[in-house]
Amino acid sequence: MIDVHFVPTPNGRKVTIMLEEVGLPYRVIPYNMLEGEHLTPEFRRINPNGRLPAIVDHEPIGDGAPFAVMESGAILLYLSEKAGGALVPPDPRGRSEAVQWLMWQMAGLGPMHGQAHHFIRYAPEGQDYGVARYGNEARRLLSVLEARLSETEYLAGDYSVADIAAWPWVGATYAIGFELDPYPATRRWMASIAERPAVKRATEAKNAANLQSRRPVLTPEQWSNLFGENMLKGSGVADPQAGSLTRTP
Ligand SMILES: N[C@@H](CCC(=O)N[C@@H](CS)C(=O)NCC(=O)O)C(=O)O
Repeated sequence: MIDVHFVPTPNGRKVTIMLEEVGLPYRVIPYNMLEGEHLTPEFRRINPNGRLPAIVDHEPIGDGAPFAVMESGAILLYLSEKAGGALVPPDPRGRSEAVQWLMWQMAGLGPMHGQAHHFIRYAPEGQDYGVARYGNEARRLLSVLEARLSETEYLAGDYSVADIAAWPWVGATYAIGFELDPYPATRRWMASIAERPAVKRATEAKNAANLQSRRPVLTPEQWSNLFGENMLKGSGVADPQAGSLTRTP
């Protein structure tokens, strides 16, 4: 059995989609980040980085004690290996392409879109520089995706872990007000993946949380859990130079 420490965000959804695709048994352990449920020493023992998702495999590859895996991209690769190499192309070129696009998602699409979400949805109004900087970078990355998907059906030729990593992030762009009309190949790819039975099952399973609205209204406590003093304390940050953000409504 695999425990999935889960939030219904793009990074969390990658993991449940992969598990549904490969058919490994799993149990979802939902966290409410707004209430700071991930800001505990217990969770940091599972993921030293204190972020979601993470998994604990109670019957790990190679046997032995339960094994924890952090970082959604690393989780996808671990699950692929556990499932006998599923959703990673078997040939060296194909495998490298899947890893390249997975790394692109983990180092580019995810973090840059994450910052776009922060500045557009959560930051105090009027931060035009951050909105423009990350909005432009988020659009540039969508153009890179579009160019790739104009040449290949999926990111690494066949459907792979790279598509599973990128798909939920593109699906979340509605929340930052992006239209996908200028990206027809991306829309074709989005629709094709949405039709997969495993993706439908994972989407039905995702639990509801107050993370979907365009500009969520947070209480001061919730704000602090996500970005402020509580987050710093709960993450074990001891450096007095760390400045906690405040948000005036
Ligand atoms: N690179 C990490 C990113 C994880 C991450 O930032 N997760 C978010 C939710 S999607 C989180 O835990 N946020 C809580 C916080 O920032 O305190 C991954 O892909 O797993």
